[in-house]
Amino acid sequence: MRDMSAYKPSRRELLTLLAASPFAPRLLGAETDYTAWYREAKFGMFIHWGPYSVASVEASWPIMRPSKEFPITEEQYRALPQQFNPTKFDADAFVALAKAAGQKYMVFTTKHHDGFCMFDSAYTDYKITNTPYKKDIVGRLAEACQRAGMPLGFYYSPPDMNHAAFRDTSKPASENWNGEPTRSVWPLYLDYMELQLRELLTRYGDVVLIWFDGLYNQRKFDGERMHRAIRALQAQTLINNRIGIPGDFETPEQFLPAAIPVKGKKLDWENRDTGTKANYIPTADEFRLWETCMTINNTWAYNKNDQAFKSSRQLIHTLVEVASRGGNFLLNVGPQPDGIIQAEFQERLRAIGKWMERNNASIYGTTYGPVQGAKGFRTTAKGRDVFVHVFDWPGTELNVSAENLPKFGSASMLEGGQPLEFKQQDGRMTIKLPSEAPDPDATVIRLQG
Ligand code: H79
Repeated sequence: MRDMSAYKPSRRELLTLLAASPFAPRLLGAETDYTAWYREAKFGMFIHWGPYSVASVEASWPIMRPSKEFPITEEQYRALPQQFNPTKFDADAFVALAKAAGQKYMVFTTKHHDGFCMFDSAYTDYKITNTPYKKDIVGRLAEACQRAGMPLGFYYSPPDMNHAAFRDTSKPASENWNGEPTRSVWPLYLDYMELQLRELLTRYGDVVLIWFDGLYNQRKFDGERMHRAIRALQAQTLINNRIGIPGDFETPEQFLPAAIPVKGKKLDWENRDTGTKANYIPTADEFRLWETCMTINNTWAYNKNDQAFKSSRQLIHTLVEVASRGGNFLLNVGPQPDGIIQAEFQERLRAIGKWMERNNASIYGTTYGPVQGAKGFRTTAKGRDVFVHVFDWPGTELNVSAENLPKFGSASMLEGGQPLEFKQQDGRMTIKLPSEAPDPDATVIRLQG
């Protein structure tokens, strides 16, 4: 690991570094919204990786909620780091894969609920540098992201099954996995959290976001204190909504909000409703930033027994659907214990990337579209342009309700630019189309103002 603390860049180097940073606009004074890069990014890679990958079991939950699905004892689970040796891990390959998929940021599990640290924390022995692999994986990934100009964020679990101040570790985790904040040692756990956040925010360069996964009763983690600690070190770091205070964005997990999210409504496993009418179009000020995280199969961790892969077409549609409601799509991979990302994930990510190469203008930098809840297509918007993503090809004519639409000057295929005839009258827009879908995954039509 490079020692970042001893490094003092010259002014020229600083400007060069700044230009490569997602924070550049803000730091250079041209842009005041520190969420701007994130709003534009739209698509990210989530990575769940730890010694749990050795056993093809879900991350942490097998000891918190033992189940027949993942038959492993807590003792066996806790011994997994002794076998964790991902000799084929290549951080640059992870970043290259994300780029090939069209993903604009990455979020890595620095510590999951099990408490195992994928970085060389000074405050625990339960960490990557004490495995046969020995190397700081968070450090390797941070360096690769810096080389490639890829924004990197850190997932950090407040719940920590390994820490004796979080819970009485002489009991099985299944009995007290939600933590024991009434014990006198609890403040020591909050100190530990803050110290680790400081490590993460001072050693690894720019941290574009912190993704807390606070589970239940999140107020016990003193979110205000953790926010202060983060902001004092990196003022531009975004913080999600899972540490008891709203933070910068909502995080629907494995689902899409049915309508465009608005401020003041927390979305989580139990509360999936946005509180608005279906198809409601909020003002820019009402809109609440959000990100759906999702697995490609049904497991966050690597699981050789889980073959229920979503198709690339399905994933492209989900990306479009998320973008059509103004959100970001954080799509997860669980790397294998040898350090390779499995072929099934790579195939799908590269297929999404191929579609993005042709159509990314309808995704990056867009926001929610003016037509919501339509049958067979989804819209996004950028400036005066509207993009219509057709999922179910209608034949030679597409009908769009034009209630919320301005008068357009032209319509064309986004890919190839072929002009399309259209009519706008009586609250309807009709666009003439070829009889067959040019793109079997989703064809994009660009309407220009
Ligand atoms: O890190 C991933 C998950 O481990 C974590 N968040 C994502 C990003 C997560 N925490 N809680 N949940 C997901 C949802 C909780 C699901 C549960 Fe269950 C239902 C917990 C107990 C019942 C799933 C099914 C886990 C155990 C059984």
